[in-house]
Amino acid sequence: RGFHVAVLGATGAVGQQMIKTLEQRNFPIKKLTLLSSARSAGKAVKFKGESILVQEAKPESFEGVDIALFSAGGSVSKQMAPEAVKRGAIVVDNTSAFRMDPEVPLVVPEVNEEDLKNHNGVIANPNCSTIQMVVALEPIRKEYGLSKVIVSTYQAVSGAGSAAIQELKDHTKALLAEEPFEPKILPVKSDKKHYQLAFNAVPQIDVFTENGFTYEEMKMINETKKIMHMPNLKVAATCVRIPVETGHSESVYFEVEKNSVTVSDLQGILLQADGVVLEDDPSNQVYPMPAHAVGKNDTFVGRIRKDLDEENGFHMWVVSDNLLKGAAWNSVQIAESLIKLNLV
Ligand code: 11C
Repeated sequence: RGFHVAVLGATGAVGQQMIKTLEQRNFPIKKLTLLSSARSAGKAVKFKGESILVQEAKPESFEGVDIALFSAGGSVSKQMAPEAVKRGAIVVDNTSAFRMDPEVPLVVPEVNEEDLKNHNGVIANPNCSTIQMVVALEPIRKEYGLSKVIVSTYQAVSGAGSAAIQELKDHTKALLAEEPFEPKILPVKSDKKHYQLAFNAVPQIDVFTENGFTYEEMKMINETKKIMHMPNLKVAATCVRIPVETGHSESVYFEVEKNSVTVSDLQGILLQADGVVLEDDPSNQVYPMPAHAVGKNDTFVGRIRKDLDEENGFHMWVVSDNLLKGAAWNSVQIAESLIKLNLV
């Protein structure tokens, strides 16, 4: 049995990883349709040794499609998702367009796969920095409860897309050559000012909201509550862009509900958890790093410590490939879950 799969945004940083992941997973595909904006249409992309031409996405492109993986920006998703669903496709959307819609499941399979059963044609893939955090927190919540989360992120530039990766590289080269360079894309292309990311850390990802948090921070806050079914969980986030190409890192402080939990209790739980690799051996300098996580589907957790003042407080360091578990792999994993649960 095979499915007609479409990838919208096929030439982008995430789209490319979606195509690779479908190939690596040997996803049951009978036909693969690759779609993009008019600007990128006409390019050829390799899939299982064959060259597939990328076509301009139009409503009719979704005729006969069973599963459509979207990663072409929120406005394209808003326009195209209803067209795809009308034609019988299930859309797994990697943008923020539908994430907080109460009718749309927001899914990380290790955490809330069952929510897929309530879908109405669209399933939202969460923000990358949210995904890796909930993969690490959910096994802890299940065993010990969870009352509070404070996260600071160290996010890679590939989260901002291919053009941002290029800007970081070009700017780094220009600085090393002591040549002038004017940033135009980072931190947010559409915002008023642009700053250097090379040899820098920028505490702005996405634009600011009225409460002083950025949208990226609000995504981490709101999406975590929705995915974990914990509307009253206390969550705060500070999101920072650093000059790493791929692999988001997070310093996560959390408080559990049960008393007398130890670091080795948490290590034991995370050792067994789906999608998690424990890398926590400080005496041998073993801890997660983005350079080691790139290209892998897992979420890596280490540096687990008990807070020195707060009885039920702990700290951990969480790293994952933002283009894979944060985007392409989580989307393909959702599609695999849909098949497993007979929902396609
Ligand atoms: C970043 N997390 O690293 C963002 C990218 O809502 O899907 C993903 C934006 C989103 O810049």
